[in-house]
Amino acid sequence: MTRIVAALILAGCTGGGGDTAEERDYGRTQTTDLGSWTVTIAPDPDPVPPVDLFALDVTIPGAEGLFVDVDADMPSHNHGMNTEPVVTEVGGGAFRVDGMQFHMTGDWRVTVAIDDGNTYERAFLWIDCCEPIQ
Ligand SMILES: [Cu+2]
Repeated sequence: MTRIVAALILAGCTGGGGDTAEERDYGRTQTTDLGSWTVTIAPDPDPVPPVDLFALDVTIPGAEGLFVDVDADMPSHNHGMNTEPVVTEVGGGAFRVDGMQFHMTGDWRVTVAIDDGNTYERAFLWIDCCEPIQ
């Protein structure tokens, strides 16, 4: 039974389903959907270790004191992470995200949400787990 489950998970990781790789942008700096913010992520350690916990350093110029939420999922598999990351403001538009975990290899989508009280904007950053991003 364990072997069957493992085979299914591996098949799911390498299969496509839904969005295609061509639509994914692995750049570490992305603009939010309404264009107000520029979000840059830096994994720690880098590259992201598969299965192990890691952290993200997120930089959003001008977002001092704003509500920032970070999550990640695998849209082609319809699942998120098994952990709930904790965002701590470091200052100067920098945020530390602890408790990230990519529990399987494949394409993960990191969502950074910023709420300034007027608009709720999101930036999407893809990470191919678990290889270094150029
Ligand atoms: Cu998955």
